[in-house]
Amino acid sequence: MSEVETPKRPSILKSKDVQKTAILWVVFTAIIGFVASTVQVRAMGAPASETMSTTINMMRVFTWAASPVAGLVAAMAATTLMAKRHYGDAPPADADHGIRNSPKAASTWLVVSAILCLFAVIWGMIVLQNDNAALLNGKAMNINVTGQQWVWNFDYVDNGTTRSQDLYLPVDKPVVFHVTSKDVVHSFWIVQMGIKVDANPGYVTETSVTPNKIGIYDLRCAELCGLYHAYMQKKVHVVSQADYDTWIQSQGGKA
Ligand SMILES: [Cu+2]
Repeated sequence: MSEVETPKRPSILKSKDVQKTAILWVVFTAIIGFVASTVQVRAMGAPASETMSTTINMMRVFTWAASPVAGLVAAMAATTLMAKRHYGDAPPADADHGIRNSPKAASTWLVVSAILCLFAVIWGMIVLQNDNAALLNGKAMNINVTGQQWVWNFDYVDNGTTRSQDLYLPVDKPVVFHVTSKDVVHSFWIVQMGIKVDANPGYVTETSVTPNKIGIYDLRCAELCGLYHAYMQKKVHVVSQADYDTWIQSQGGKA
């Protein structure tokens, strides 16, 4: 009895579909990486704090690290959708390239995704550590922030009992926000400073930042909080220390 010889498979790299997928992978990675790392960063405007500069940098790095993954999925989808789908009784010679049973493919993916996750966790923790440094800064000024449907109130607790619905901040001075809510969950977000924290009823959350550029920035509520949620926004005025003192006195506070 003679043994049945199994025909030798052609190399997977010689498959037309694999080659097409590889080219599309490179193209899609470039497009996805560029669009995703540029559009959202531009939409938020120029950074007004070190926190935001670091955040933008992190978004760029994370996006470029993730885009080959998204690019591969898109390339495989495109190749599949463009392929001839019905071969009847005569499947092509390279049709048996399934990799679902390949230990090599499984272990490669396990290692690659583990490295990507570790990289994201470690980088993220380092950035977070630096971002919250002002929370421990004894010289930081304190502002109590209260969200309610659909306004923000600011209590300048270091300057007497001044309460205002306008947010004024002196430039280059660390500030700690003690954030809470009177009714539902809101989210305190100063877009160009890269800080955002939930405002919960009955609980105080904290976030901090050092604004480093004089100008007018956007404050938004980032948690769907009811009918006028979209209008729960304000301008943040970052001014010189002298202008801040003048403003706080005009509000009845002491400089
Ligand atoms: Cu809100």
